[in-house]
Amino acid sequence: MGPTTLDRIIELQKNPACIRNLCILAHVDHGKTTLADCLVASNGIISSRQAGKLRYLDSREDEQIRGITMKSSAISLHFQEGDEDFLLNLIDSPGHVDFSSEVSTAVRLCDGAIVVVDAVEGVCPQTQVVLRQAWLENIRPVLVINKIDRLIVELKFTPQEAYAHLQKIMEQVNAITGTLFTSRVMEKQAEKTKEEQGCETPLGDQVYDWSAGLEEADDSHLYFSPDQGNVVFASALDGWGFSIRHFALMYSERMGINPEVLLKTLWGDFYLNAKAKKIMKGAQVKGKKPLFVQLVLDNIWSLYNAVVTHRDKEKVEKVLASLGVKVMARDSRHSDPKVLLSAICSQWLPVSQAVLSMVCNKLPSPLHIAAERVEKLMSVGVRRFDTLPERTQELKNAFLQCSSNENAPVIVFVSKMVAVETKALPHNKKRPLTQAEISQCRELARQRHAERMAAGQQNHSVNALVDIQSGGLCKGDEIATEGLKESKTEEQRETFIAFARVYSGVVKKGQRIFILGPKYDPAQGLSMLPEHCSPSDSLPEVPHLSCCSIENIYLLMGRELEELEEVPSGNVLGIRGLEDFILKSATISTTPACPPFTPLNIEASPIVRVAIEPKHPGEMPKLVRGMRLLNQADPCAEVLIQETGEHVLITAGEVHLQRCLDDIKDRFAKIEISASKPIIPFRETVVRPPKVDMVNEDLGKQQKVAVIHQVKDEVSHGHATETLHVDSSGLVTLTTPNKLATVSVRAIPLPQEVTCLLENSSALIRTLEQVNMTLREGRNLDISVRTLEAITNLKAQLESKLQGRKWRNAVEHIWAFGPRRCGPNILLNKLEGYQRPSFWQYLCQEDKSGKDGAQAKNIREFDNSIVSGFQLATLSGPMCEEPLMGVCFCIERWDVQSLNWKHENTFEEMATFQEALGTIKAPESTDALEVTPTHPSQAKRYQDITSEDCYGHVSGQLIAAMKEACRHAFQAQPQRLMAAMYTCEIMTTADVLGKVYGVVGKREGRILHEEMKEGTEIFIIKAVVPVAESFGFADEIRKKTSGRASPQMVFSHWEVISSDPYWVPTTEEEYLHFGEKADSSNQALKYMNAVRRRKGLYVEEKIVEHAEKQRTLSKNK
Ligand SMILES: Nc1nc2c(ncn2[C@@H]2O[C@H](COP(=O)(O)OP(=O)(O)OP(=O)(O)O)[C@@H](O)[C@H]2O)c(=O)[nH]1
Ligand SMILES: [Mg+2]
Repeated sequence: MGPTTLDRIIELQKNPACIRNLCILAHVDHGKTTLADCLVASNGIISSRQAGKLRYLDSREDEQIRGITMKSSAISLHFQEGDEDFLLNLIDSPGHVDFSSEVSTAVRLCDGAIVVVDAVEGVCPQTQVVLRQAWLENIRPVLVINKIDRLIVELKFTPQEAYAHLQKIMEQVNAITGTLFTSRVMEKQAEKTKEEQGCETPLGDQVYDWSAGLEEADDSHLYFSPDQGNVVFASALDGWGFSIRHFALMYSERMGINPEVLLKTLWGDFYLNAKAKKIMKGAQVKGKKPLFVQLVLDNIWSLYNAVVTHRDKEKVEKVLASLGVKVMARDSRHSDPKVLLSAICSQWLPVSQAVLSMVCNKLPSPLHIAAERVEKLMSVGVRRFDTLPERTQELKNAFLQCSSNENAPVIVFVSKMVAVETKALPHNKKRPLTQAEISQCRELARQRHAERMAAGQQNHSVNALVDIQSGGLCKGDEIATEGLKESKTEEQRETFIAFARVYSGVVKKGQRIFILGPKYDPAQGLSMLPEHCSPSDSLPEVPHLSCCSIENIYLLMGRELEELEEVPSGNVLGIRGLEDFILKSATISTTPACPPFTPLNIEASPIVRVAIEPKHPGEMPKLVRGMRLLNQADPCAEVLIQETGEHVLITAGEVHLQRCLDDIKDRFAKIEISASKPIIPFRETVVRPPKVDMVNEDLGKQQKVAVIHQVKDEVSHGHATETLHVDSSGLVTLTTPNKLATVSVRAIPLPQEVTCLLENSSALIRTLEQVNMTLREGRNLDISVRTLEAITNLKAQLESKLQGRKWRNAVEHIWAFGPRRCGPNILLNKLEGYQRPSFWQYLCQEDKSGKDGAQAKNIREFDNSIVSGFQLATLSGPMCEEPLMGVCFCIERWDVQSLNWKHENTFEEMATFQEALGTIKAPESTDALEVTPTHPSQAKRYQDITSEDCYGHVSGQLIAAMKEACRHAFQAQPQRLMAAMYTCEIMTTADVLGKVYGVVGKREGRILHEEMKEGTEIFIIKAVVPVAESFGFADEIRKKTSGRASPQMVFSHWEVISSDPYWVPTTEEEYLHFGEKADSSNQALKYMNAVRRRKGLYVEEKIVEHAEKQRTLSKNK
């Protein structure tokens, strides 16, 4: 198919039924961009010779150099099938784990996805992740099994072996889909049962029928199977690909078999019985060649054998004749046989035809957006769809209709902001002329020339000179003004284009729109704004809502942008003019009833931090601006200024870090910068006292004595001793300096599974905390059944994991989680007689609504100070000021004696003068103390009372005391550091296996398991490596194995470092083993000191204690 004009695309954009919005997803290097090249070439944007080599959608220089995609980019393609025309908005996404946030931004805008799997490597970790992402966003996938040529050329499989191998891959992919599907059915079923039963049923009595729902739910269309038409086998590099429909149609003609029958039997255990001229079942049992091998693979294998392996000219001629394909002489004479192969294949089995036809037939158009998906997009956080305002709920229809009517509300979602050089924007750029324009110019020139000729030979030369001069002058001028402009608009070098999709209405250039921030609440917006208002009216200010105008809209064409006047519903587009209003993503609408879309599911957690500073201190403002731009342009990178004044950049991994640094250096700040070594995060925790010492001898009570000794030491060395008391069991009692309050705290380690559970449930805990907060304020929040279920489940899991005498009733008595109110540490209420409302009150709240007021009364005064102190203590621990993890602080005593007395006094006094007034009832709760006195003399008295007590003082001191008590309690236990760990899966061949092990070992990593991929020489190794040792790990492995193994690292968990950083040899054996200083092997101490040094904390180090010992005696003489 030839090149498509812009007008044609604009025409197609208006018909949503023929639009397909899709992205290409896969594990890294499985061939997404190469496949995209083939599709792009089908539109004549690049030549088919360049397809696969150019990687057109990898437009950044570093993408080309490294050979991996880093940013997702979109292109619009035209495809014609029969007499139907289709517009395909294709987004190529990166496969490297560091850039998985880019995948999230792509998936959100699409209705379908092409999942690419490498035929040799099969299903890899990222394949699972992208399938899950597609699933979570409710978009439909189709499968392309790519690189089949590798089975022929590299692995030298026979067609039969290849068939078995392909079957296995298909099974693997379907197994993932199966798991996802089952879990969703279960979830839905549980939700349904819950709704049916209402929430009154006590939870314990429910009986779940595990198979319920599964039988009736039809899932056959979800699985990948060649006979369903949702699988293409391809080699994008060699330019071929096919679905079995192609062969079914071909052979049905030749063999006179019904194509539908062939379609059902070409893939599977069927064989051709030549005698009976029948297709029979049971190829495997009877040892026959399956149809797929006989009719499909054999042909491809013999083509490869003739062209690539044997280079047999005669055979090639024969094949060409039988296929009816003609190739150019220069292709057949080329020294590289792959050129000939591509030339043949691109005519015989063009991959673009196979893939695009599958996409158009199997992926849904924007008109088929599922109602379920719409509801999911519209219900933010814990809110239920049916609790949204009515006008908001009505918008669901707008989504479903995908209408481009003038009065349809405009709804657009921006999934990321892309930085584009301002001078590359269409209106700033000279467009290359089209053929028609060139011929027009030529015609004009010819006319002018003819006129000149007519005007006379003499004048001609003068005219020409003037022409040239004036032309030159113009150009010079242009350059000069441009230079001026550039210096003026130094700030404006980068323009942000919003990468977006229209879900309803028509987006127009110059249109006024509302921008809805993620926290915007349509209910609030609707109540504050006049009815039927529009974004162009002057409106009162509403939180998280702003108005602005769309400056330009563009068609995204890979590296290029094409300016458009309007874009109707169902299309992907670029919008200029929103950069001051949108940071990373947002929802745009013309109606304030529109809710913000649910946030993107970003899988990668930014973990690698570096501090950045400019090489020349004067360039700080430029750096700050550059980092701000980077923050906007990258969905995952975070920038922040630490308390120390350092500018910190947080990225998802090493490759991502490098890309961000390059971006700052070369694009956003354009200055030399220096980055610190990556700042490695640690966690601090306590463990149970170890039973053996460092040389594996039984410890008995020794360790305990040593630890207590340590704390006592500290106490006697400085801290006020009067107020602090540590007993032998580790209970720390601390009194505030004003002696008004005392707290006793004990730290105990949480079981590991509990820590993991809390770590994974932080979002849920945060939600619950929010719910509790609103309950305390007396409001009630409607949360979805799913969230409620998750909370119940979390509680049940905690109960089952916290068993034993020590933890009796612990879950009920949880006071708070920390740090940041949702972390993996627990504050436990072990006070006798303090019945504060349970953390889980929402669960028992449901049927007892109206009692919240009563519950609020139970909260003791300064409860909040205790929580704040705990939050502070867990945010930075005593070892090296890193956050705590897996620690439970039990409060065993808490007195605010004198204050209680004072408080009662205050209370009484208040009561007396209120009684005297006879107007106000005695306050029921302490909250009610905010009584405004009505009489001036009363006011004075009231003031006296409040200034007399020292509320501010006590609460402040209590926070500090609680924090200190927690820290001391922490120190009274054996302390350990926890290291962040990466997991990585390394694929490698047997000959370099040893080298891979060597590198993993050197980096303090552990091999978890190793297996051999069936039928191949490839080993898959799964290992964990501490993040602290991971920098340069991937490079080292690549170098050591000459590029044959390259690991991908994903953050997995936190692990306790077994060595005690405070350990000193205490027993004779230890002295013998480690020497007196024992500083040789303490990894934890090294990490801890490095962090302390970085933070400017005191580091206790013995620097060359006995210098004379280092001298050689002989020299001394
Ligand atoms: N043998 C063979 N190699 C292929 C094929 N398709 C792609 N490749 C090669 O695989 C490598 C990776 O291809 P890309 O298209 O960049 O892979 P990708 O999936 O876009 O990679 P990321 O975007 O980094 O995740 C390149 O060296 C390609 O030449 C194929 O069909 N056969
Ligand atoms: Mg790519």
